[in-house]
Amino acid sequence: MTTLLFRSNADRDDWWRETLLAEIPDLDFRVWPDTGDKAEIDYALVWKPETGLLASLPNLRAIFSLGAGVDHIFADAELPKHIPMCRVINPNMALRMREWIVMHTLMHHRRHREYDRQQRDRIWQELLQPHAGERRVGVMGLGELGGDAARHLAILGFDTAGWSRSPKKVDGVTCFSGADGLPDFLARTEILICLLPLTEQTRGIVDRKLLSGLPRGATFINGGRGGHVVEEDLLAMLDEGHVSEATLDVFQTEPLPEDSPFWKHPQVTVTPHIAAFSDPRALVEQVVENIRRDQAGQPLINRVDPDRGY
Ligand code: NDP
Ligand code: OXD
Repeated sequence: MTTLLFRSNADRDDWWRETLLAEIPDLDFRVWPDTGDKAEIDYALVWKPETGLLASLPNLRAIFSLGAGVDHIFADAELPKHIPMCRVINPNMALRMREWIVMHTLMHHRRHREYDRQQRDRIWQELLQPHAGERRVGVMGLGELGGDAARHLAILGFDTAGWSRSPKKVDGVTCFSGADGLPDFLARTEILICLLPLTEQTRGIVDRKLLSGLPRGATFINGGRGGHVVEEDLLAMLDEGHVSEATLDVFQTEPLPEDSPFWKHPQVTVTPHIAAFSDPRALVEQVVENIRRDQAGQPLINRVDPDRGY
């Protein structure tokens, strides 16, 4: 008998139970907090697990993240880091993120927020703009999602650059890496996109210093994590006009508090952490594959590096 503990925020326990049991009929599917005998639990499939929950499972064989990001698991100070951890990687998620990034990049590029204002004021006026080839877009994070988004922005004709921890090659994209590559990457970027994972190294990375490295009037799109942004710095840079517009899907506190200045800021677009939804059907496939692999003594797919934190 294989036992899996499920801990999620969504209200779909029954769907998960049925779908996983259809694939692994003898699965003992337990939903947190009804853990039963913790020593029987082999796998944990989790989103934002409580501090100490994973450490309390003595025979845990693998941790599966319900998302692409794993910062919600590393946030647990008692996390048993020696247990293999796997995250979501699939083309469906990359496609959804690509749609969101491309849509908001085009909205910035085509000055859509200003046309919206003009429409409300019944103003019929063309606004000048460069063509995509003259628009310099920069993607921070060239992994599964950022690499895909950068490639597709380049296909649309944008003058696209990317920045990552280690050197990368992405078709059509000028690649920068490491702390040394950051100033040149920022200096050429008019639309900055963040698709980094949240780690000790990237927390608070989008602060006044980083934003000051962008040309005046640049715009910012965050599809990564709210923890990447020092929100007071971004608000100040927006008010000073150094950053002319921002689209934010993720925030330091979610749901975004009612009194957050972002809600009503004239230069800010807010979306409620929906940039790329993890399609549960694709997720089930990966979890089932990993359980089968583990049971057969084969290496797991989509492993997270516990030292890098992503
Ligand atoms: P990956 O792990 O595939 O890619 C991460 C990229 O970031 C890599 O290119 C990596 O560099 C780079 N990176 C990591 N640390 C640093 C650093 N210190 N300096 C410079 N570059 C760094 O992640 P994904 O693309 O799959 O996902 C990215 C993030 O997107 C997730 O962690 C999650 O937070 C967020 N996300 C948001 C969603 C939403 O709905 N808003 C949905 C899904 C994910 P290198 O290539 O050298 O390793
Ligand atoms: C994820 C997310 O990490 O939805 O998958 O944010």
